[in-house]
Amino acid sequence: MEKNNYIQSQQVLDFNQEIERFHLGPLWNAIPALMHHEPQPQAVPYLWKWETLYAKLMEAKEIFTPDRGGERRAIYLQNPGLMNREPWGWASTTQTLYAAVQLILPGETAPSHRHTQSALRFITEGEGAYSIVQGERIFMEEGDFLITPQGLWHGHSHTGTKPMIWMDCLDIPLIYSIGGTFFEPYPDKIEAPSVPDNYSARRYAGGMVRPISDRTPTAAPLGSYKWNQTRQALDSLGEFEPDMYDGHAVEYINPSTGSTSHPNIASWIQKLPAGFAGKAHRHTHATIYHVFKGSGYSVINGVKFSWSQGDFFVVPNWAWHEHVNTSSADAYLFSCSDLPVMEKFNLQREEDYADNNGCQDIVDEFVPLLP
Ligand code: GTQ
Repeated sequence: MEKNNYIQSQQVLDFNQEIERFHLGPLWNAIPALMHHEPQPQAVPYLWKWETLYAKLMEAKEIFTPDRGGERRAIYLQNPGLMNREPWGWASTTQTLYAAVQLILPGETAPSHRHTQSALRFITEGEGAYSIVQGERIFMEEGDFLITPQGLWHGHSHTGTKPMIWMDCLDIPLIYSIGGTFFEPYPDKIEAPSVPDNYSARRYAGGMVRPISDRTPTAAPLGSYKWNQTRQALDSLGEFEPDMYDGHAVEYINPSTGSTSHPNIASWIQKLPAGFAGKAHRHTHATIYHVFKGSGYSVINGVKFSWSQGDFFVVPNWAWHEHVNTSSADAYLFSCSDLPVMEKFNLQREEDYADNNGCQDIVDEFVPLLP
């Protein structure tokens, strides 16, 4: 720091303080913190246990009913490193993405609305509820992946008999940070159907073909990606060598563009075969994982995060991570990341962990909060 000593002189410190009242700032003071050598996300690695999320959803059902204003019975995963974003930590699970668990009870309706954030759902529990997206009722079953790209009307209603829970992921913090938030309630409580139920998935055979009238790309040609088709895809990929980091992993795509299912969010599902021990790597995009099935652990920046079915965890930008399936059954991880944003800004970079045969030393173990 020898050569920078002058910036600590009283004269400079006085100047720094003096210009502050003109709403000016000295770059020489700010540059080391703002333009660091490599990503230093404020988001931290974290894990939420399913027991905790479930217990809190059960408490929430006693105090809140989805209605205009509050809109949804959803509890979001607030990254502890991003609490100081005002207001409400920008509901940030990573720097750019929000994730939540949402509960809807039989007979309930969550009103239709639309917004500039893109939304997706991954169904963790139950059946019989539908999401109505731009006039199409999309019925949801466990393991289904649903998309609501920005600007489309959407609401939910439950015609089944048991409580239903799913994961939401939206680019709320990203859109908030760039000042792009628009939100509009639907004039009525919920939109009326304007096309047959499950229209898009039925017409697209899950994305394999498109009707000849649909040659122009649209935002959501396929509203839902059914679990039985996803599982088949993972099983047949599983006949080949797994990826060294992610096992048998596929990305959900928009079948009319071949690109990610949402413009700003990449969604993947991966099967880690029994006993799979992945190698460590890091990349600039940050990822939110949901453990759909199975148990194991991930090492994130040297800390062991043990996970089992229903848990959620975060791998922040540029954090070393590796996944291990410790059980004798296959594990399935659903994940969302800001990979498309990194790609658009030409920031996508990846590095593998060179030491130790590609595996991190475990220096600590994360202790999750239980209800
Ligand atoms: O279900 O439409 O978790 O609009 C956050 C915002 C869910 C939804 C969330 C939303 C929704």
